[in-house]
Amino acid sequence: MTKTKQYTATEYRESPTILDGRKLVPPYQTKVVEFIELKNKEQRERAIKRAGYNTFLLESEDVYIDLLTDSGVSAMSDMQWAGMMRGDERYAGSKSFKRLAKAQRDVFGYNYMVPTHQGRGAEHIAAQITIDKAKGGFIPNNGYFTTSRFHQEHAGAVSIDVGVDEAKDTQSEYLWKGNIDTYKLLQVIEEKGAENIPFVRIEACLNMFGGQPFSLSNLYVVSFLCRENKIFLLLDATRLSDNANFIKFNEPEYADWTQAEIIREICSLTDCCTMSSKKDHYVNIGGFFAMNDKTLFAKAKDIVVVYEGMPTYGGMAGYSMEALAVGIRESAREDIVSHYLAQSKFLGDELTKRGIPIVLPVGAHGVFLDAERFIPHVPHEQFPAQVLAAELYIEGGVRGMERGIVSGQHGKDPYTGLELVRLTLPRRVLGLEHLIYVVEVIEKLYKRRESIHGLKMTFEPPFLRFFQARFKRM
Ligand code: P61
Repeated sequence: MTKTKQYTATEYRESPTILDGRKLVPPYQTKVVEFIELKNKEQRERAIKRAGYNTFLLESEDVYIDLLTDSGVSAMSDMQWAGMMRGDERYAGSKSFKRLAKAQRDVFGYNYMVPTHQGRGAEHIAAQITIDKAKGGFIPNNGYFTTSRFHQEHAGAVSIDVGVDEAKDTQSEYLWKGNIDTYKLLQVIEEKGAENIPFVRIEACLNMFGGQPFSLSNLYVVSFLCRENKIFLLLDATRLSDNANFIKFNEPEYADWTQAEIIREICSLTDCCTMSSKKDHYVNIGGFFAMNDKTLFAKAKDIVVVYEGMPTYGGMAGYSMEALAVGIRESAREDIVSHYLAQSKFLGDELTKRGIPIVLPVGAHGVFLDAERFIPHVPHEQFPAQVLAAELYIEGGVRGMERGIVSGQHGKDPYTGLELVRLTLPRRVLGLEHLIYVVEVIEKLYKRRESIHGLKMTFEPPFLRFFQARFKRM
């Protein structure tokens, strides 16, 4: 694996194309293009109204710069497309699965895996086979993710946040907001009893708090505590390559390690992982549940055949497994991941320079606007992040995602979480010109922020409401 050159601060100042030691010049060039069109302002006003002021419900042709997600929207490489031609679509024992399983072992190193259609398929299986519905139990997490929490609780357990407090402060510049607070974890183990904890979950680049990484030194302690107490440690390995890159660049002890070595080390400290490959494996669909334990593997195979498909394809086509096998290997490459993180940093720095409030430090997969600071006059009950995402779309056809009370509200508890609008960078898709346009749009919106007013919810679905909820202007 090639090592990325480490730049000194002086070199960084001398070169506008290096940001925090990471190159802003992409290690790829464009071979295929997809045309996009900016609809006029009246059309945008009508489109967001039709969508019930929910950016998830916009038609894609009405969106100009789509920053909804990095999930399933990456540009695949020529090698991934070439790999797809080798897809072995036979129902059982496919060669494509063998290549996928080998890529998993080579890059992550778990003994076994079952493919799933995407991350939540893996979460479903992991929760069903580790949580005893009658007994329930408690699952400490470094922070919640919508689908992860849903599956834990659907299987009968209670999800508990043991993340560090810094993660809840958008202005704290702490580098490791994805860390588990080991004191909180110990307290949960003591209070609830290790036998009532089906697993501890640690998520790479903590999504809901701004794409924030955990440090390797934190993981060593968490792993030790789990092993001492005989509790499974489950890694949500979605965006693991980004987390490993942050460790290489920001945790001095590991500066000489390759990103690939750090990825392997992280996996070796955990017992199993759920993966949404739609992010840093650059595929449109796919994921897996991987583990070291033979008994867990046997149980996973029993249930994958019910909900996904044969254990040798899960929810994927042979050609999808081929693209994923190549994508997994690309995720270990420092140059590709460094460029992606430099793009996020560029966008974040440009917004910060203009006084626009964002989550600090800039995390992995984009920039998160801090709606509570952007429009402090709109209270939680009027959905500040939801309305900010809608207004951003109206302002310039830019689609972001609400990550506030609509996504995070839990049962009847009063909402105390963050109000964020996620501007997610699809991987290998946009250039700096697109990002400069986005900065201009946000700056214009910031100047007219006092004209933004709250929303009222008119339709609330029973589960994961943010996907389909509808609103109207107050
Ligand atoms: C995303 F608004 N993320 O960030 P699946 N774990 C983690 C994820 O980020 C993740 C999954 C598990 C998405 C898609 C999405 O509330 C939402 O492959 C850390 O999507 O099933 C997915 O993986 C689930 C967007 C999911 C959402 C849920 O855009």
